[in-house]
Amino acid sequence: MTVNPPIQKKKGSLNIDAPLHVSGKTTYLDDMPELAGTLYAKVCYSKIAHGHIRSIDTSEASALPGVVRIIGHEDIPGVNQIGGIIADEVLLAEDEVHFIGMPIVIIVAEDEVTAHKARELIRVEIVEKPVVVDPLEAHRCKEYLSKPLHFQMGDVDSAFAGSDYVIEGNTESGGQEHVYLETQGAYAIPRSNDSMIVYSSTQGPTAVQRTVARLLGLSMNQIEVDVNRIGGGFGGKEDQASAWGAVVALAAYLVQRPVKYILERGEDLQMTGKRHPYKSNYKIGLSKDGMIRAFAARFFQNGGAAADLSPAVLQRTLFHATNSYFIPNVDVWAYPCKTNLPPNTAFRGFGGPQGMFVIEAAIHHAARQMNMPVHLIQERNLLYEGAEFSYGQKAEDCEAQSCWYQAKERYDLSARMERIKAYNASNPISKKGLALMPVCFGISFTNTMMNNARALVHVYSDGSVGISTGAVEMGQGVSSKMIQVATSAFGIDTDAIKLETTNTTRVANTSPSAASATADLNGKALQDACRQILERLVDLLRKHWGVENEVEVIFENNGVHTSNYSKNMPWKELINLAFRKRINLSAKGHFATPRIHFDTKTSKGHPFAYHVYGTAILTCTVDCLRGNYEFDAVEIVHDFGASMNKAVDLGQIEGGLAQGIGWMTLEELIYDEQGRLKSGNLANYKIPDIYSVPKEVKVHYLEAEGVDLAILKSKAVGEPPLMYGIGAYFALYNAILAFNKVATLPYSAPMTTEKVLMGLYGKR
Ligand code: LUZ
Ligand code: MOS
Repeated sequence: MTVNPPIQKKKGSLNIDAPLHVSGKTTYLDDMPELAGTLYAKVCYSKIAHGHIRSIDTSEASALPGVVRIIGHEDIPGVNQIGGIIADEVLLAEDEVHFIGMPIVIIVAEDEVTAHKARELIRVEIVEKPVVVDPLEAHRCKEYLSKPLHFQMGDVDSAFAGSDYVIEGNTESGGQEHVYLETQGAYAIPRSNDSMIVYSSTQGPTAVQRTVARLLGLSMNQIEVDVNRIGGGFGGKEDQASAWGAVVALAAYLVQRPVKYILERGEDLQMTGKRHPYKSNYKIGLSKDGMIRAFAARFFQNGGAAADLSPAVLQRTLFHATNSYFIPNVDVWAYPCKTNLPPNTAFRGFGGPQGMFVIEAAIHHAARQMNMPVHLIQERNLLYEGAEFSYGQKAEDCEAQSCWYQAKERYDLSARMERIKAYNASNPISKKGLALMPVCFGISFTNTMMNNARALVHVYSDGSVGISTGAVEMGQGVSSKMIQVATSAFGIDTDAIKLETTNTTRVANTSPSAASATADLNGKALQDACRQILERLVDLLRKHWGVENEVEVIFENNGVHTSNYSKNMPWKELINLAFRKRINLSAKGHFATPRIHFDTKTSKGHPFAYHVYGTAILTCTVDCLRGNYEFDAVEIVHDFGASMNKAVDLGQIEGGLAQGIGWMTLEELIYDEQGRLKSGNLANYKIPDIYSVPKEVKVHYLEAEGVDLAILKSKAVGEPPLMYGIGAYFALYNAILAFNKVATLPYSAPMTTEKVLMGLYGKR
């Protein structure tokens, strides 16, 4: 991969974790030294997707030497409930099982091998019931996890009537396994007075704390959750880490010894939820010149057996149903379908990608029908300043067009298309395809209540600084950004600042690290804490120096000085002075995103602090004998605002892009009709590797000022780039059309090699 422009090697603008990562010194949950007496948990889970439990025989397992205890739902002292949004999910099965992988009992043993052996000895007799794996089947029976959702603007019926073209079709997009490098897990240590510390691999320490407290019948102040860092989350640990925290906490509480459980990869693949597969249909109306007059769609979300985060994911699908386009008449419905799969959950983009795939498919379909270039329809309908989304918010600081036109110019789109045409004309069995993919993604938790954060700052008497926030470092580089916020506030070196673990005792009531908003929310809370300490220091200095309020006091270069340089003092000396003068050198900061609101009854409001924009141009080459393909290049113009850390942000773009391309091309999650996962290991579930990523990735930083609600005007960057990957599907489709003009190819992602081959040789 090449980088354009080159990374600035400025001090403090790299990922502070990089040296640890590349030298293998980074420590994760399983690297923690274990206390003597630690036990190991394992769950015995259902091998049947739907049924009634007739009997559970644990006698043989219990007799195995080394087995300490076997725990069932009747042993739970509090409430057997782990549901996050809706209380519809038990931790341990009672009478019924609802998916393969549903925990039934917990085995606690002296070592992992014994726990594993014991699991094989447990006999569970289940009377099977009908299994539903298809969201459309659930929809036919109105089996929903929560209420269907509806967004609408304008009047689609009259707009369709007045359209020159009205095109209808169906789409399908597959699920996606998170494949965080560190699997789910937790380690609980009981303490005196019925309290407990839980080390958890979670994006949401407070969610773990709340879940454990409810399960044990304790209050939240008795449970401390601590996260040093996690080895990837991608949404999979936003809500679903809580179950494993609950398993070890329950075991530790009952046996009063430390208990640990780190899932094996196979267990993790089996038991945990993934990105929601969707089936959808669309109707799009256009005028002859390619202006989209109306768009209607119905989204059928495969939610799995319990709600988990599905209602929120579903809503974000509707928020992003028109992607980066202004469409005056919109009518979109979304259905959270209940099936017998593990509850599906958050995954980078959170339903947004599933929505965007449908509108891009509709535009592609229309372009084919109208014999018009796809990119022309895309371009004519791009969002503009002040354009209204179907949910009532208007586009502000809109960079949809600037990203698009800069991408076209900078990467010389017309010359590129000519070259592709010439290549395709002279290569009978190898074809190139190209697609543009504009992205517009809303930043904020769509649940307004969640958009808040806190931070704790201590300045120690030697001048060193300790900071704590609610942000969880999961490889995305938020630690680097938090340290940058503190360095820029205090004007001191990175080395003087220590970022503490994310801990519910130091920072309470946190929202999960999710929604791309972690750096914004926690960074702003951290700025607030720093500001309070700085104000106290400035007051002190004004008295000490006898300077007026008009003279500015500036903190930089590890010291403080007046704006006219008449007075100055090194940072350490100032802190020593403040300590002796009994100034409070600690502060708790708070931030709640202003302005945002959303009325769930009317589905109108201003839910997002701002939007992130960008455009990618993707080029691929298809081997028309084998159906194999590779991506030649992906060229992006991305709206970072004023990026505060280009190295970290570039990493998010590259990683998000690769993950998005993986979802759209390689990663095929397959469940059979009995709800059995057929792609249950990493040999038959293919994720992107160094051979499948694009040969070349160019990222251009759009010249933009940034917005005030972004931390240091540096826009959120976690999720938006994943959706560039959607262009991979359409680039491949276009290469196939270059070989076979009449290809019959349903809009069904992922575009695997097999589907490419069928497209190449299929007839209309
Ligand atoms: N999580 C969540 C998210 O709870 N609400 C959201 O809106 C969201 N968006 C993206 C990713 N995670
Ligand atoms: Mo997420 S999908 O931002 O946990």
